[in-house]
Amino acid sequence: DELVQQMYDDLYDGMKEEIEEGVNILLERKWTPYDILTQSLVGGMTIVGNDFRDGILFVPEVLLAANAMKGGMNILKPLLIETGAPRMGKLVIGTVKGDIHDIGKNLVAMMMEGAGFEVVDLGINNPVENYIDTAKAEGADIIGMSALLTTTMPYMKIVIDTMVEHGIRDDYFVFVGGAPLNEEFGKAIGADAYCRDAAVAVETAKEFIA
Ligand code: B1M
Repeated sequence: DELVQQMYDDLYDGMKEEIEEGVNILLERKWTPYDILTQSLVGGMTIVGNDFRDGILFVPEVLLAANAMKGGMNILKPLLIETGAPRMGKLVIGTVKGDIHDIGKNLVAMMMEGAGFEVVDLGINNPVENYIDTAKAEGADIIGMSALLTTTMPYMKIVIDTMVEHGIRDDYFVFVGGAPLNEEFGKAIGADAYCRDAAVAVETAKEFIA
C-alpha cells in the first residue's frame, strides 16, 4: 500500500501532522483502528527501531518519531475504546523504574480499555511503591509492567519479590511485557503471564478474569 509506505517514511522523519493525516485517510478507507495501529504505526516504528539499533538514527530523531506515533495513536484511542464493552476488571500498568519508553505500554493500556477493562496508567519510571500502593488503593485485579531495556527488566522481579514480602503477591495477577522479554523470563521472575503484544495482553486478561 502506497500510503502505508509513505507513513513509514513520515514516521521515520517524525512528521506528526502527516502521520495524523495518514491515519485519518486510512480511517476513511474503512481500515479498522487496530489494523492502522499494528500495520502502519507499529510497522513504521519497527523500521525506526532497526536503524536506531544500527546507529543510523539517534535519540532526537527517535523522539520525533515517537511523538509522531503518539499523534496517530491519539486519533485511534477513542475509536478503540468506543466498543461499549461491559467492564471487565481493573488494570494498573506502568513502565518500570529507570525506563522511559511508553509507547508499547500506552498501546496495551488503550487496547485493554477498548476491551472493557478499567485502566490506571502510572506512566513511566515507576518504583515498586507506585505499583503496590496504586493497586491497593484502586482495588486492581491486574498489575502490568512494561520494560524496553535489558537493564530495566530485572526491576520487574524486584516488584514481584516485594509483593511476596508484603504478603500481597496473590492478591493480583501480574502481567509483564516489552520487547526484550520472553516467556522464560516471565516464568523465572514469577509473573503470571508474559504478553508478547497488546492483543495478547487483552486475551490473557480475559482468560484470567473470566
Ligand atoms: Co529506546 N531503546 N532507548 N528510545 N527505543 C530501544 C528499546 C532499543 C531496543 C533500540 C535498539 O537499540 N534497537 C534499545 C534497547 C537495547 C536493550 O536494552 N536491549 C534502546 C535504547 C538503548 C535506548 C537508550 C538507552 C538510548 C540512549 O539513550 N543511548 C534510551 C534509554 C532511555 C530510558 O528509558 N532510560 C532510549 C530512549 C528512547 C527514546 C526516548 C528516544 C524513545 C522512547 C520514546 C517513548 O517511548 N516515548 C525510544 C524508542 C522509541 C525506542 C524504539 C525505537 C521503539 C520502542 C517502541 O516504542 N516500540 C526501541 C526499538 C525497538 O523496540 N525496536 C528502542 C513500539 C512499541 C509498540 O513496541 O514497546 O515493544 P513495544 O511494545 C509492544 C510489546 O513489547 C508489548 O506490547 C506492545 C504493543 O504490542 N508490551 C507489553 C510492551 N509493554 C508491555 C506491557 C505489558 C504487556 C505487553 O504489560 C502487561
